[in-house]
Amino acid sequence: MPAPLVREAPALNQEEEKGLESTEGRAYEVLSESLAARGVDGDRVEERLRSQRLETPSWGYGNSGTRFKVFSQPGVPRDPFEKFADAAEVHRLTGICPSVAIHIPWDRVDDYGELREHAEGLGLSIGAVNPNLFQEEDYKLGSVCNPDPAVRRRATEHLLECVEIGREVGSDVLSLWFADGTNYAGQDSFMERRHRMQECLSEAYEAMPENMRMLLEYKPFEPAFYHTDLSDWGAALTMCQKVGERAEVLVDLGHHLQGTNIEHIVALLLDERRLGGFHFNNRKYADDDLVVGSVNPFELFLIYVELVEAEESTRIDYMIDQAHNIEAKIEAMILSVTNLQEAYAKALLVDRQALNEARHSGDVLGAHRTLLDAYVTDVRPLCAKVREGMGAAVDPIAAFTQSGYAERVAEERAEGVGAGWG
Ligand code: RM4
Ligand code: MN
Ligand code: MN
Repeated sequence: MPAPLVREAPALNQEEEKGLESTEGRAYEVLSESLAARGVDGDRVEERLRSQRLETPSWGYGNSGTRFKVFSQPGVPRDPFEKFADAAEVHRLTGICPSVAIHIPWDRVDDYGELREHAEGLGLSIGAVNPNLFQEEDYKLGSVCNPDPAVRRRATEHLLECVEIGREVGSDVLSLWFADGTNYAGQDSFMERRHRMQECLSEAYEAMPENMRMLLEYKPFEPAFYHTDLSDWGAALTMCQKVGERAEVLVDLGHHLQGTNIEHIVALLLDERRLGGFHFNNRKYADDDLVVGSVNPFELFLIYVELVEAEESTRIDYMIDQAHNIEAKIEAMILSVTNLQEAYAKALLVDRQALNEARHSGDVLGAHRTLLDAYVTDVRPLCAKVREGMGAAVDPIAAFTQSGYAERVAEERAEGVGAGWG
């Protein structure tokens, strides 16, 4: 019988484990030395990495799918409380995900004070509150843009309810995405719809406490197929400018047409001081909501290159917005976080002075290669070291697998139905 091609790795003895540890330590030493030789301030980079924060979405832990099928997974949270428990696991292993976005009504509970206490007990806080204005019969022709004033009233009431929920849970972000749009040319007036939206948003804005910000997310199509009321950054930005200073644009990486230069949009919004936040995910075709960095890691790096300089003087909420349809949900979230950490680390390594010099002397490829030097650096030992220093895991996915958490919750949550969209 031929020998199997893949053998199971033998268990390591203590000596070998120590060897492994020092291998990781050595990788970090080698990287630190080469970065120092390149003139990188390693302490500063590590400090910035320690201050990185990423918000995970409650809905990323629940069941989700396509219009064809929702495949449920064992151990999926059955309610918002269990979603927070999973999010706490992600934070424990990565050290940089202390807040969780909620979606109303998917995360509706009787007592938001209780949800807040539960979150805080797990070392978490409640982040952006996302109203849901796309799953009611009434919203067939839109929510805040609907031609029927009674439907617009209902939509506005929901926005106001979410402002109140935000107050109760201690959140200062109202994050809005509207499915509003039309399917056929001539179906409704573009301009009237825009004015209707402005009126509803202004009412919600006025109700917000002073520390709350409104984030407006655009998307080119889907579920509407002819036009979407907030289809791009320009539509979102001009709406924000009308509504008020604390209304800012949210960039969801999946919400662009093929070939769009997202890093350019990011720079433009930063320059206008209206970049409020991100929904990280990745796409190949449409709004795929795949693991961020899984399709186009270079694009993610380039986005961070724009952010690195600006973020010190402006508040940007970094959130993940993904739907894990077939992949293990907690692992998918952890991988998303480490991908974001690595993209950020690489962007922090860009030699800004060399870049400036190359730009000003017209050295086109010199400038480009300065970016590549940072991009091709293997920053994994650096990220591992930073995580370890924060009390998180050197290798979060391996630590998660070894923890037995997935098996434990699969057993505990065997009774009942996993929470999902809708
Ligand atoms: C939308 C948009 C929103 C998200 C919903 C679930 O496409 O990305 O941000 O809340 O999906
Ligand atoms: Mn989104
Ligand atoms: Mn989306």
